[in-house]
Amino acid sequence: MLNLTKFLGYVAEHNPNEPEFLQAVTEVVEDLIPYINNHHQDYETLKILERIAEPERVVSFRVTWLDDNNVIQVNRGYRVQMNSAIGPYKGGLRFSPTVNLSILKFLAFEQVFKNSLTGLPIGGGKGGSDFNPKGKSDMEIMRFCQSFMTELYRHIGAETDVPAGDIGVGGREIGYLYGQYKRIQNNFTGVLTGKGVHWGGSYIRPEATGYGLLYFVSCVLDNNNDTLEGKTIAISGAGNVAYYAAEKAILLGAKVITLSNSSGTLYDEDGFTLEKLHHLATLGRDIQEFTKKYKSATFYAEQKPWQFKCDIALPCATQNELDKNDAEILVENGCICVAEGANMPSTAEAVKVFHAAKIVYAPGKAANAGGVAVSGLEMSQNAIGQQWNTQKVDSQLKAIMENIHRTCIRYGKEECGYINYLRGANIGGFIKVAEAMKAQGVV
Ligand code: NDP
Ligand code: 2IT
Repeated sequence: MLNLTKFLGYVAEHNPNEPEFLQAVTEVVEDLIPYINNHHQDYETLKILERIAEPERVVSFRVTWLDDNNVIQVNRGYRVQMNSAIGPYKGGLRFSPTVNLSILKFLAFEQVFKNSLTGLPIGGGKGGSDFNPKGKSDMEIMRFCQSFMTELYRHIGAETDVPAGDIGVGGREIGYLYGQYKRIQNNFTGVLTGKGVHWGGSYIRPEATGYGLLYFVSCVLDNNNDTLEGKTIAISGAGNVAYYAAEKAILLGAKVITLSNSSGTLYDEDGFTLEKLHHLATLGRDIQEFTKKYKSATFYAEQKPWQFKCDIALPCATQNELDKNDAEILVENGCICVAEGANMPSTAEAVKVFHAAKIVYAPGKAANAGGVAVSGLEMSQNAIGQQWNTQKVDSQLKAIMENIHRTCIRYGKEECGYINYLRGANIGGFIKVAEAMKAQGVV
């Protein structure tokens, strides 16, 4: 019989100084170990858990580039190729000074389960660099991306490993990375997703994570005979995921009262409209400027959105941005659902608060899977040399999110009727990967 404490001790010992990775593994194996002990005791002998918690390959490399003053800059690049049991490695690239191996291993680990949940044939990976894109000129970003790809290209490929965007990596960066890959390899393949729609990209990919999050929340509410109409929603972040989550929430009749970034929180008591969102998008990181045009809004410097009364909370910024105290305030204020647009935004203690209060907690690996799902659809379109229209991609995205929701219910419904979405997502995402690993032998 597998023992949780013993297994976590083993992981901690083998991955010292990697708190985020340990946090992600703990959150998954707390559900998997009882499940395996009850249903799949052969996985213990096959060492499925030990293997799934060990990246198949990690590459780390030097990235040197010249800034606008012709000063040499040195950064570190990474690609964590976590698991390829069900398909090529797939997952984003993050450019942020906070990037380190612990963060990328936690993200790659989560990605394995998330990608499996989409039902598409994609394995899990993640990469990035400690490069800080803030304040860099467009040409500095380009030179950095070119240098980064000049090493990364050896390790990726349309059928090997397909990176995409994440924090600090959007359409512009994917463009520069793709241009350099194509120049080196002299071929036009689907080696990256999130490309522009006129050069191999998929419609709806930029919107997919945020839209998918709201489709998932719609499923959650529908399961309780409820809808988004009139619900008050607090969102954190003001980047790709937060923006399109807000847009879809507004389109579905909800009232979005907050957006935020690392400088603070913008609270609009009247709720954001599409027009207000478009204006916000023109302000870049200076979101406090919004209050100059819209008097219904107040900017709270250095504060998070979770103090504001809401029905639904959508953390869409970064890991561990919502702690125990925030969770308690949300519950006290009557919040009925927390659905994660970001990866692991809730601390382990916060998740315990949600579960104890029996409110809905939808983990990122289920709720934000829409982004990678449409990346998977972009790979399919590239493979067959076609481009599907917006409606076709959007309806497939919706169907995938509905399917993930059904999987969560199937494996996460407790006897009392409460749905433990975390358990549902962990077990539902694990089974396919574990069976594939078993079938493929000791590799
Ligand atoms: P972006 O770079 O577009 O935006 C990130 C946003 O989060 C910015 O508003 C940023 O503010 C804010 N943020 C970042 N770090 C912090 C912090 N420490 N404290 C407060 N705010 C912070 O990234 P994305 O929107 O793409 O990614 C957001 C989250 O969603 C990440 O967890 C990512 O892993 C996850 N995700 C992304 C997917 C995608 O398709 N892009 C898919 C699935 C998940 P500032 O500018 O001030 O730093
Ligand atoms: O965390 C994520 O799922 C992403 N950043 C998207 C990955 C992808 O390959 O589209």
